[in-house]
Amino acid sequence: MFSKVLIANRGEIAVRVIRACRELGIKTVAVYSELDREALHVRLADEAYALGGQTAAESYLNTAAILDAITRSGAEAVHPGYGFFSENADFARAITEMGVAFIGPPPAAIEIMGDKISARKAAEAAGVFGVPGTTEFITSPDDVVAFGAEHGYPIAIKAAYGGGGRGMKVVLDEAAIAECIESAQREAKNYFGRDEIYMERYLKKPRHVEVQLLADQHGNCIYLGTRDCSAQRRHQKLIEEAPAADIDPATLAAMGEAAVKVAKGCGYVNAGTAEFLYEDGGFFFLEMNTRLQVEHPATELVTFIDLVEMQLRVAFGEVLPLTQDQVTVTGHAIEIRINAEDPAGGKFLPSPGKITKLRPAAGFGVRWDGGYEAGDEISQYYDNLVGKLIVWGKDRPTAIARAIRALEETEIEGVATTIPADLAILRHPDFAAFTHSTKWVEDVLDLSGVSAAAGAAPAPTEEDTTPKIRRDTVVEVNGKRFSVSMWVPESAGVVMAGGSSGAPRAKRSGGSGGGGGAASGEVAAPMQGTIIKVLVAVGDAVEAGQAVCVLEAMKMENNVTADKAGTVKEVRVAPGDTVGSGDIVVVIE
Ligand code: MV4
Repeated sequence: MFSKVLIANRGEIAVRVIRACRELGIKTVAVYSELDREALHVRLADEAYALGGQTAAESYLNTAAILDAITRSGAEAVHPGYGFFSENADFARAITEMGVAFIGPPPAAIEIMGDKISARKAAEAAGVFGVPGTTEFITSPDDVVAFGAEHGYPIAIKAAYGGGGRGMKVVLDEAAIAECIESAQREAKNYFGRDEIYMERYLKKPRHVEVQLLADQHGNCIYLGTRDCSAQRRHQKLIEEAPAADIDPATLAAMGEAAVKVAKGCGYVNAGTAEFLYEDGGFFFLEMNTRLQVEHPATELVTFIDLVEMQLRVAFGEVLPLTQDQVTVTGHAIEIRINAEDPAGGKFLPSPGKITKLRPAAGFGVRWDGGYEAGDEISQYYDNLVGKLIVWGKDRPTAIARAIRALEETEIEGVATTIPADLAILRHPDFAAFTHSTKWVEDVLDLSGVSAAAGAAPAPTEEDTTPKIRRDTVVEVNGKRFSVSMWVPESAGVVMAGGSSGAPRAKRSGGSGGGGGAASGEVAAPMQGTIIKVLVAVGDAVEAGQAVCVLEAMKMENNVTADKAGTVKEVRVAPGDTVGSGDIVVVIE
């Protein structure tokens, strides 16, 4: 097995990987931005190297700094986590050329699955089909008329080189064809710089069902059951469960076998996920995620298989230690994502700041995968996932009851969290009856009464950061982090490394608008990604919290919201622009 692994990530997934390595006796190397000097993943790792910078682009996406940390640490392998470099074929190639193992799939597989048309064609070549439609581009409205005559309506028109649901148009009848083609092409061109479009039958109430895959370097590939991720909003998953309930075992097995065929067809190795749309007994290949996913623990709790351990083993060259017949799915698991966002009124406004209290739930069947502890800061510059609560139950009703109990026990203060929205979903009869589909959270669930107040107690306004007696402190020498034991008198006024300077940040008040004193009007991209839509123009009046543009990152759409009310003075981005985390996109006066 590897003796030292570098984790090129932060937050809960870095912590997750460090824990698996530790159990296997592997030394861990963390990397960190300036803001993360004291972060949990850094505290837990055996060694840590500074990347410099604050934004993701300056730190966790800084290839030179990461390659340098790999060289200096002597790590033999790199785990990319999810996001950042996890689906970047060039990064995988760069480290492989250094003789360092990439704990993920071969670069060629990442590339094949990198765009929708190429993934769809690769799946078809393996005998697995997407929603009935065309892999040829639409060249004339007659193509759509002919398709409608054969398959009926509605028809979905999708951007060939787009991601997620961006630019998808639903054609309800023949009369709407020309108009839908035009707007789909226009949006595709705007979002992705290319206007190729294709079509599929439109499924009205699909569920998002995915298959967890695991493949070794010796041609073995197995599936570890399914997950349902239909509780989403704007393509952001809120709750995931394993297995996908209410689907007969034969169909689930067929889906698993289809996923294995797709993986084998593209030479896949390591952990991956095939996504399908499921409706009325049929399933259709959508895309393949060539990384470990946020929701992987739901699978772990029902299969008893440690997916990160498996990733490390197959990356090292070991043969998969189990065959498909040895995979069992026991009971039901539910994962709840807890983000630092205020869900009041269904708005899900980011709520960065210091976590003043964090008491995760415990007890039978409860797992907490977190990236923070009390006292840690959720930065606006990174993904705001605080942690994931994953529960296991002997069946789905037991798991739902346990998830509600555990969420009610979870105490997080200082930042608003999505817990109230998560509870609203779990307590809803539609969720219990399993009648929800991918559109349910947005179309049916009423979050107007949801308030973040309970979880969002404001941080104390008094400065109370006077250091007490500290036994351990941290110094950074030439970019490498060292822990040093020292005695500090209470009155010495030592500035904590990584501590924020100046006045404590103003807290957002429960959905009532005003971003507080910290709002500068300079609206920054919260993470690295591509601008797919600009929603305001110079001179527009905006409210605090109003979306000003849509940013795509990690195949998800994220609203970038105004931090204060005012008038738009500058718009610095256009659709198609790539922005780094922290880049100013809009200026409000
Ligand atoms: C669809 C669809 C219905 N019919 N395709 C949106 C994200 C992208 N990956 C695929 N998406 C969809 N494609 C056809 N032919 C409905 C969706 C869809 C969806 C899919 C998965 C998870 C959440 C979704 C939310 C809205 C729409």
